[in-house]
Amino acid sequence: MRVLILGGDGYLGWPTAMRFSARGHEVHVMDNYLRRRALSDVGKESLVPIPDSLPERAAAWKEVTGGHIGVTEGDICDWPTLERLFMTFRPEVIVHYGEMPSAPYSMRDREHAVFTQYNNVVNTLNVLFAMRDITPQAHLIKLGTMGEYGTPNIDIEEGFIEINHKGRTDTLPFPKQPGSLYHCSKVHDSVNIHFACRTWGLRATDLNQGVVYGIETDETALDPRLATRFDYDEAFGTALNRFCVQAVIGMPLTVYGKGGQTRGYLNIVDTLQCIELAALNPPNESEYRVFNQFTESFSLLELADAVVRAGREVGLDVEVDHLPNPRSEAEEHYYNPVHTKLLDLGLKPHYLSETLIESMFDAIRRHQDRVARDHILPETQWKPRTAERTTAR
Ligand code: NAD
Ligand code: USQ
Repeated sequence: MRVLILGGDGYLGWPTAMRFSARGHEVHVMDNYLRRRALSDVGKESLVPIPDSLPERAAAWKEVTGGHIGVTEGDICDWPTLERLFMTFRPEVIVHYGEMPSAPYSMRDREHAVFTQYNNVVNTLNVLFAMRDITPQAHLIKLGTMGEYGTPNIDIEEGFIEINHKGRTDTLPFPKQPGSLYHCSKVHDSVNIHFACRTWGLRATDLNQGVVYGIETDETALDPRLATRFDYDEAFGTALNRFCVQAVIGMPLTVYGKGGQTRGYLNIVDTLQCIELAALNPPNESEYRVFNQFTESFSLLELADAVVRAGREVGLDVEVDHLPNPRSEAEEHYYNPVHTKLLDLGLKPHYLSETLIESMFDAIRRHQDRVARDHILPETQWKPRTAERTTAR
């Protein structure tokens, strides 16, 4: 298959590109280094060192495995660049990771919120038009998020729910209650993708993914130059990855609020499995399908406890702090999302284990001297403080 990976320089995009190339597919990646810039502009960098550019990563991949990964350094919002790439590469599968992925970044201020929604919504619209006009038979695999649904007090279905209303029944998109302006951008994308399937006959898989953890895949382990990025700051670091870094450097784990916030989680190796399963089992023409992509649910306290226990095994004395919650979110709630469709396709989950956490500790220890402690505590508040609001008026 000809597989185009949008956002191919990212935490998930680069390992996915290597996986498809290792399986013998023709792979092309596109990225504008937004993630690198968002961090370097404020003096941050990936904990695990990575080569300076995609051409260098692709060259390392070629040297280590002989595989070829094509590269476009460009912005998906830039239509002429995207159009040219679709015309020349003519993808059969498009794996679309290429968005701004951070909830705190999107909540920083008006500029960050507008940028997030412009970047994410416009670039996905560009992809849909490129598919409509150039590769209408291609399969879009789009990374959405479990956070599109929020935390309703009923079971979350996989994309659609059958509703019986005043004696009539229909199957409709599951209600969405996103928890940040980033999560809202994913909801907007979902609406546009569904529209494009209904109206133009495109085929798409919208993957509502949970929080990903882990550093290593079969391919990243082949050579240090093939590593994926790993972040631990308040904006781009995610819960378990951050907790593991905090444990290694002797900082208390930063649980926001009561810690009953429950989310779906998955190992990065299962992200790759899910994408591959989706690609090998495409939807029909006009079909818009949604998979809830995670393997286990944990509350933050359960996650913190797992890190404390794994730390004890390797002699780390890990403490847990409850910080005032910078976000607006339910801290105790019902959470039971359905997630059977990927299992039905053959997903074999790698569940969270102490061994896995210990292996993350080892990987983090190798680069411990690169950790900037002042980049860890949360600064972005979901609600503006009263004093700031008064001054702003
Ligand atoms: P990431 O930031 O590492 O990867 C996204 C990549 O897209 C970056 O390299 C960035 O530079 C690139 N990009 C963004 N906008 C672009 C544009 N306009 N043009 C070209 N390139 C652009 O993030 P990630 O953690 O790898 O996440 C990948 C996708 O999966 C995102 O869409 C994210 O929302 C989604 N997701 C991630 C997680 C997670 O826990 N990591 C969970 C659920 C969903
Ligand atoms: N949290 C803490 N302490 C921390 C960091 C986070 O208590 O130090 C809490 C948050 O308040 C939240 C939960 O942990 O309740 C998850 O936060 P997160 O930062 O790990 O994840 P989130 O902001 O939800 O975003 C991440 C990815 C995003 C993806 C999403 C999947 O950055 O791209 O869409 O996970 S989901 O959570 O299912 O929406």
